[in-house]
Amino acid sequence: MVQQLVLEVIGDTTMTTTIKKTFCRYCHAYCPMLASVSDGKVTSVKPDTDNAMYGGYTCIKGRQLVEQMYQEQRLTHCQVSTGNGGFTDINSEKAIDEIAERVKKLVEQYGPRSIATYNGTVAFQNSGQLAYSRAWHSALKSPSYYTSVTIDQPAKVFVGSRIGYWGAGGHFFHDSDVAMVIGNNPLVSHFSPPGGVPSVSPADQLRRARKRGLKLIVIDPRETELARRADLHLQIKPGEDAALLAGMIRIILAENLHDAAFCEQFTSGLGQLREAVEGFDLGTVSRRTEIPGQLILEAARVFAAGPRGGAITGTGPEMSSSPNLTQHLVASLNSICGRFYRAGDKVPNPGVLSPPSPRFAQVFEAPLAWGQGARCRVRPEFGELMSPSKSGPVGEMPTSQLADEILMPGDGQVKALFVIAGNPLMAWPNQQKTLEALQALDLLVCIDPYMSATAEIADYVLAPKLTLEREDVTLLSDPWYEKPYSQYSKAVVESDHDVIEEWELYWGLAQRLDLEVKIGQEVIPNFPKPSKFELLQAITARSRVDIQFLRDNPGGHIFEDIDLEVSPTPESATGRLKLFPEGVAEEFQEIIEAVDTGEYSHLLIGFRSKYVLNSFGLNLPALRKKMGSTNPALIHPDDLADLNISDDSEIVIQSRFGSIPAIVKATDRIKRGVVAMHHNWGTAPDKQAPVREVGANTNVLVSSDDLLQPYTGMPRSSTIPINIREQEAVVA
Ligand SMILES: Nc1nc2c(c(=O)[nH]1)N[C@H]1C(S)=C(S)[C@@H](COP(=O)(O)OP(=O)(O)OC[C@H]3O[C@@H](n4cnc5c(=O)[nH]c(N)nc54)[C@H](O)[C@@H]3O)O[C@H]1N2
Ligand SMILES: Nc1nc2c(c(=O)[nH]1)N[C@H]1C(S)=C(S)[C@@H](COP(=O)(O)OP(=O)(O)OC[C@H]3O[C@@H](n4cnc5c(=O)[nH]c(N)nc54)[C@H](O)[C@@H]3O)O[C@H]1N2
Ligand code: SF4
Ligand SMILES: [Mo]
Repeated sequence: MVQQLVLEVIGDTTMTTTIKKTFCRYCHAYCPMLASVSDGKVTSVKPDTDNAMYGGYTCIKGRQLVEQMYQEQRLTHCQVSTGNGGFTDINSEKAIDEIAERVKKLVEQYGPRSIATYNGTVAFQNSGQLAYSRAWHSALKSPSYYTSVTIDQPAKVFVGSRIGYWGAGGHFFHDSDVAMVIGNNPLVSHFSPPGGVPSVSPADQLRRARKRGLKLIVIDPRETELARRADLHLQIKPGEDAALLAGMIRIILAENLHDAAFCEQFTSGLGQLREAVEGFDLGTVSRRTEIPGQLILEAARVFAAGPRGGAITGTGPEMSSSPNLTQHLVASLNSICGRFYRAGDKVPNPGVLSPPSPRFAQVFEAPLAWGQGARCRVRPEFGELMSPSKSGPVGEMPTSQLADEILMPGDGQVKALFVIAGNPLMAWPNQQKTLEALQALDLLVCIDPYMSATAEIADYVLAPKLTLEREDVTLLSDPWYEKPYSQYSKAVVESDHDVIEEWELYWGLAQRLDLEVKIGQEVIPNFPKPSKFELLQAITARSRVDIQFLRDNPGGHIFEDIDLEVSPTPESATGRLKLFPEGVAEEFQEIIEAVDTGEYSHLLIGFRSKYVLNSFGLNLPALRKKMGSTNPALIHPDDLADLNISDDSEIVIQSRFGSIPAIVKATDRIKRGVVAMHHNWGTAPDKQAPVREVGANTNVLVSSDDLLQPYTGMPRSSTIPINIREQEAVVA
């Protein structure tokens, strides 16, 4: 039964309410929902309690989808700048005509590289956008393709390719005996790489896992929602994760707790790794991390005991001081303990939307996901990530370098930027430079339902269709599910506004510029316009499950009948996981000294809010009410006493790169010496407003040209050395 008809008596008239199965796309957790529709309008969304995978879970953000559609602030028409800070309505087709004209001229004058895309967080929620816009860049021959991944967790991509891949994947959470979660708070973020707490109803998953005996180790400077439920919480000094992991590996190797047979057959470089961790004895590591030695020892032993389960990281260490090495040591720890599915094991989820393929108990040494494609002009040591094949689509350039690519004159300078469902002025490192760069562009186009800080300075702001007005499939999360699962949703209602989907801008430009856009082997036609379903069919071509089935059968589906066993190691297999590849020696050298705070007294870290997704949500009244009007600076009461600063006072936070105001919030759930704030708050640098009313932007404190990680260009967006002082009272 797909749709239910409900008759409601409202006043004297009888209204027909249709209930449609759909899923939330506010974040990437894709919780199933039931939307009630009356008279062409959505009247409510509720959790789909029949869904066996999610068990009826939703969060407060997802429950705002209806409010978002009908609230006044939502853009219902595309906007064009009037040149004096104002905007006026423009028909979407006319806007795309004008944009195409300008793009054509820029390409003629400056070449295709001058046209750039930045796909922000919410662009990932439109299942057609990433593949189409990336293929569009390939067709244009413009490598200027950027996403939020390179200011998020790019070390996972780079290090994954450097160490190599196990064909059958690492252990998932549901059959793990132990999980070590490092700088990740999935109970709030609904995000975890495989092996961590799944984003599907996370609290429930954790409760069940604990009940069956899972041991949870959490490494976080804050006593997070997750840490409160852990067996062991290691309240680490930010930036010392690599030292801690080196210390744990040393213990595990010294006590022979590793999987020696697996290491012998499938790894290389164990001897060098052993040597490199030698200096990280318990005393040294305990002093650096500020964690009691006994607790480190216990965590190492509990982890090694397994026998199943892995270590994973979230954004905490990825944004901190040594993400490449931390990520390498996490992968090494999982490797030496052999935390992978082996021959004969069931593959929990071989993927529903990807083509069927066997999984072998074998290491694949892939080409390095760096150094194959274009290079940055300003800092050529950085370049395309994820560009493994010449025939495939373009890779991703590092977003930390995009402002400089816009500002630096010369061949290849970026002149036009499409910002898709992102907010660079709030999200990129070095807010002042970002503003200068965005203002220097010949053409800035945003697709956003709001006049965001970035949209305010755009030439065109295109109004998008929102979640419940779009057809989508759970493409992004397909490999993350712990069972083969998928859901397709048709648009719940048709929008009666002049709004477009994100990929439709690119399709409109392909048509006008006569570009041949190919996804896989398939050319996406410029005439006639493909439907969203046809685009998704091309993206999921040869998938294990035909998306036609998913489209015809609304609601989430678990495909219990997909049963795949890990195949034995082929005789020809020679691949090995590289425990000490090129670059790691230098990375160890870098952390021989503890994080140097110099003349700075505290370390600033970031963490996610339950009520907003980065900057998305601040316009929604119910979320704003919960969140408050500022992003406070969380500080331990004992630190405040030492500084002689009282709770709720206004302070100034100063890093080497800039200073911001903040309102103090005392909490004993944070490590001493650490200050935590949410990111992507505040205003544009030239539009200051009281910090109590708008919060402050922590990217003022982040550099886009110093403290960058090798290969990925990842900026240090957390673990920033800061000083704190009380704001002097303003004399009236
Ligand atoms: N200092 C510091 N900086 C950070 C981080 C940090 O922790 N600290 N985190 C980094 C990370 S992990 C990320 S992913 C980035 C995020 O950076 P961005 O993705 O650039 O920023 P968001 O704030 O997520 O912007 C999302 C935008 O999508 C819009 N939007 C909402 N719904 C829709 C829709 O249906 N369609 C369209 N087209 N738009 C929509 C919202 O209005 C908002 O403007 O920030 C990064 N920057
Ligand atoms: N509600 C909500 N959900 C979100 C988002 C949101 O803004 N709000 N953002 C989305 C996005 S874009 C992303 S990328 C994901 C991120 O998802 P997560 O990675 O889970 O993000 P956080 O919740 O910020 O968790 C990071 C943790 O790292 C800790 N930490 C900081 N520095 C260090 C360090 O040096 N070492 C260690 N060990 N820990 C450290 C912080 O205290 C924090 O608890 O969440 C997504 N989901
Ligand atoms: S966790 Fe919340 S915001 Fe994310 S998909 Fe589920 S209901 Fe939507
Ligand atoms: Mo992110």
